[in-house]
Amino acid sequence: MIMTYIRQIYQKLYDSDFPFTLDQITSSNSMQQQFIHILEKIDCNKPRLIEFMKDEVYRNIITKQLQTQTQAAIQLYVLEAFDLASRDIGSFSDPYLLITFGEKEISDRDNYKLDEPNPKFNKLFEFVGSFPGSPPLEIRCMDFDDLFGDDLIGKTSIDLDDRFFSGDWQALEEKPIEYRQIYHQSTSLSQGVVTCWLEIEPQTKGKKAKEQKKWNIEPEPVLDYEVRVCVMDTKNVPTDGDIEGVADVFIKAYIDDKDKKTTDTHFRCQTG
Ligand SMILES: [Ca+2]
Ligand SMILES: [Ca+2]
Repeated sequence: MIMTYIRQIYQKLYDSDFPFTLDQITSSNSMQQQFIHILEKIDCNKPRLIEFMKDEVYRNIITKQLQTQTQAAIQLYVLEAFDLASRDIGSFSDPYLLITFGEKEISDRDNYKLDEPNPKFNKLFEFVGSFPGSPPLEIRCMDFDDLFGDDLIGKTSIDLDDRFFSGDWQALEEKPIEYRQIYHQSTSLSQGVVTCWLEIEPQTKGKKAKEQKKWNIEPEPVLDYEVRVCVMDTKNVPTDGDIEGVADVFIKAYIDDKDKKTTDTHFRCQTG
């Protein structure tokens, strides 16, 4: 293959063996840089050739990964769902998440959201997987029902091997937020959308597993504030309502209608 020709060119020019094997080139980014540098030196740094070699190197990485089982920590962040189909008569669904990965199942039934077609979940689910041959990760939106048993609203299934062995996906510093349609076996129509993202962190044997970064997706806490308004003075208050040409003035202030505040009344003002 092409590596053989590169070796031969190098051999002819420098009368010595090409300093890298394909395995060495694939071992690190700096090795790849050095390799490209050598291609430049021997005038083989044609863009198409480099592209081809990169593919070759990548194929080599994948082949190696496919030959060994790699453990990886999997994080599934579920943010929210919207437009969820109703599974109740006369009200919206009461959704919660049920996540399955192989034998493992995590139910968030305790935190179902009553009558909510657009629930905010903000939940992190963690699993450990083994690649290749990982089972799919399944996200189910369920409808809580106290009396008649819970119903599936819809589900979506994520192929983890696809991502684990995708160089492009692995190279992404921040994994993209996905908008995933969920489906029910009774219809081909979407039953809503779940927004989520995934992180897969390979754990190297022998080395201490790198502490996987966790994103905080808890909603902002609701804070109580006290607003104080001081009314110091009023001017030009119309007083024609009163036969004596005076008004009994007080000020009303409110943020919402249920929580009005009034000042004490200043009786018998002439202009406010
Ligand atoms: Ca309901
Ligand atoms: Ca229900």
